[in-house]
Amino acid sequence: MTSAIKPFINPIYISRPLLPDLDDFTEKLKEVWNAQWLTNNGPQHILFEKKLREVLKVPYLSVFNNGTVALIVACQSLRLSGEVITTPFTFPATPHVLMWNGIKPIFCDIDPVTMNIDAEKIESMITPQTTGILAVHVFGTPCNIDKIQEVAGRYGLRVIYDAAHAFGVELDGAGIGTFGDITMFSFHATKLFHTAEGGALTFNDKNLKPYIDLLKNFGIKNEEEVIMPGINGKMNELQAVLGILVLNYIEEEIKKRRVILDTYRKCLEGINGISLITTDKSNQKMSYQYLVIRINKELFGRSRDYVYQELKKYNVFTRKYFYPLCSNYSCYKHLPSSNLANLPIANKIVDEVLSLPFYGGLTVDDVERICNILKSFGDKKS
Ligand code: T4K
Repeated sequence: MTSAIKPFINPIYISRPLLPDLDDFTEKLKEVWNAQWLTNNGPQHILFEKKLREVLKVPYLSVFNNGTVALIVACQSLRLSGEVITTPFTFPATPHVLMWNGIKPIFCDIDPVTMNIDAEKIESMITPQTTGILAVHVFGTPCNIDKIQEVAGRYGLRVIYDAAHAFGVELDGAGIGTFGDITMFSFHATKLFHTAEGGALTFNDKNLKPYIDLLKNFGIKNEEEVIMPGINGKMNELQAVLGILVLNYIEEEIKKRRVILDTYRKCLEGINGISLITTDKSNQKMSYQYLVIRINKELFGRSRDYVYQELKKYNVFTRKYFYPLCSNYSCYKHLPSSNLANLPIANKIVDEVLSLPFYGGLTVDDVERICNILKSFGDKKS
């Protein structure tokens, strides 16, 4: 540890949840108390879905108790089976939902720049058993949607996007949730927008709405009929109330995160071996959800793991998302597609990425300090 830079007194995490004013929350809870309606498509749930459709710019949407269950239901609703092509560079939920549907995940390598599934390689992974593609907009960067759609169209495959990190992302003015057959959003507490736990599916096919709503409520059609083996994916009224209030804070939070992003950009610029991953292109509205750097050990002089460990001594708790690669988990490493030779880019990148603290509560001073600490590791090499 460099004596010149003092550790933070309180721990600095990668994320802190956006919390609405507690009085506003309790005030709004009175509506729930008065209605004595806590879950099962209550008035807050209905209002929340309406508001979200507008914010996400999607025609149809169904909210869930979390993103993982939403993704399980998405696979069910499209009747995916056999094999589905996906990315190994993601949170465990992505391949796990395939297993929960009795589907074999087929891992495809990733693009070295976007870190999303390499759309150019998808075709080579297709077999007679392939029924779909489950792609992730990793860290909110949109996938190569045109290419994925083109391949899927040619082979009659369904496309699901895991947009857990992509709340509010737009491409040429269109909500990111309007692409593919179904898109999943996560509203976990660590996300820019959250309902403590929660998620949503969005889609363009209006026939999917009643079907997905049935699947998330045990398949209950009415008091006389249960017409399919559904699950309990319902969001409750307390989550919906929280979501309705948190929506009011998003714009302000994004403004703050823009300043933080600019500060990181300025402070990290010119450090040999450290590059900032951002997706601000003129035709895209970005997610401001994660702040990710790549560390080139040869150029920087220190490895990502060194930086991750050393930062802890300064009370800075970063995350190595998404290490380990899903294809290296004990439950997936036996799959032929998990072979290192099939995933050279993903296996390289996973040792270089680091998610840094990124939330509105950070000050410019905090960010400058974090960057100075980082810089000092490189200075000390040899
Ligand atoms: N697909 C993808 C690509 C995903 O990234 C995710 C979830 C999903 C699907 C599934 O969606 P959900 O079913 O979760 O809706 C966190 C989240 O739990 C997870 O939602 C998220 N991705 C993943 C990337 O991050 P952990 O295990 O890394 O979180 P945790 O508890 O270590 O929190 C990270 C930091 O955030 C902590 O060090 C401190 C801070 N924190 C956390 C919580 C929970 C707070 O300040 N307050 C809090 O309440 O998974």
